Amino acid sequence: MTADEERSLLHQAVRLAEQGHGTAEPNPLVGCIIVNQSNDIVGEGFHERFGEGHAEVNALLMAGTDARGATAFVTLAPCNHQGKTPPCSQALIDAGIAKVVIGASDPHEEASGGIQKLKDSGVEVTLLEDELCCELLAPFAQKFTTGLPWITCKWAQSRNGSLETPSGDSPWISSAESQQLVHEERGCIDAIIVGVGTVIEDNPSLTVRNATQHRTPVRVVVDPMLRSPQENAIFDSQAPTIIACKEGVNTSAFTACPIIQLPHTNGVMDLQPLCKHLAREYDATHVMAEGGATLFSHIFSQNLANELWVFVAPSVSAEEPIVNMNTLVEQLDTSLLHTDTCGTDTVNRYKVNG
Ligand code: AOF
Ligand code: ZN
Repeated sequence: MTADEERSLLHQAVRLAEQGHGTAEPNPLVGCIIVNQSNDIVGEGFHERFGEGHAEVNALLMAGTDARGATAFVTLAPCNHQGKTPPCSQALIDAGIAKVVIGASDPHEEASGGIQKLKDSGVEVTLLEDELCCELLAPFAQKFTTGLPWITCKWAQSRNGSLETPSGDSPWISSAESQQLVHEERGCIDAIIVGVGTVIEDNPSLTVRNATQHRTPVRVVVDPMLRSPQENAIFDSQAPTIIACKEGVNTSAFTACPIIQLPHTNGVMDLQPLCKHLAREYDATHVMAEGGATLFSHIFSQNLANELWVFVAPSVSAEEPIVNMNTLVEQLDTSLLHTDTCGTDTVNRYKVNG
């Protein structure tokens, strides 16, 4: 098998792994493909649900005795520890796997050591540190090494960079299909953050609607002076909510939800402690910030954004936007990961280089 063919099988395992998004976290997303000596795929598996079988074990289950002498392509180094499940390194050895091609190493020390274990048992091991496998692992790895969840900034804008909804007709900028996609993603993540301006102007619910709900994201309001109207939808009982305000603000009249008080620098709230709080208290791996422009600009300037998910509607707003999102994005160091269409919108996903 050529190096290109090996990489392509690893990428196929990445696509398998992505199916675990929403159910596998806070564990990493992991995929595994087993190929016999005639290069036929005999086993496929991914880590489907937290606490249940790892990718390798699921793929070995499918391969059965065909695993003997075969090669396993796995996006993450096989674990070597007894966690909620037994070590994958031993399972691969017991099944008679001859070679393992690994896409990324595991930052989790307790789980690592699988590579050495495999080698010691005579299994050939190749570690590629492949870009797509590392990207797949990035949210888990970041949280594990820094205590910060993975933050995706998501917004819908007109072609000329405005977040303002066109007056008169629909209150939405993006298409119904795009909104559906956002709800699907909300059902897979741990927290949604918005700024106080969005709470006052749009009165959003930020719940998961008409979508598969794997988890219920906690709703988070960034509201430095506690200006949010307490009767607004975000404080209803449909999902948990917390509000973050500046240290020193009088909180006695605010009873709508738990409050967290944050330090501030030159009048701007430090959002890093809030993000760490979400990882620690809610075990949050994936957080989505949904606006508005002020919140985004603070997330960007505090280097907390990991990804941008931008829905560009075909409309062009008549007025020059107060905050031009196109300009904000240009000021960041980003790489375009992919562009799709959804309904009438163009959807761009960027990685923020940090
Ligand atoms: C693998 N394959 O598919 C995954 C791995 O508590 P456990 O037993 O589920 O172990 C969780 C740890 O195992 C997790 O922190 C990470 O280091 C590794 N995840 N390893 O070999 C997998 N999901
Ligand atoms: Zn494992």
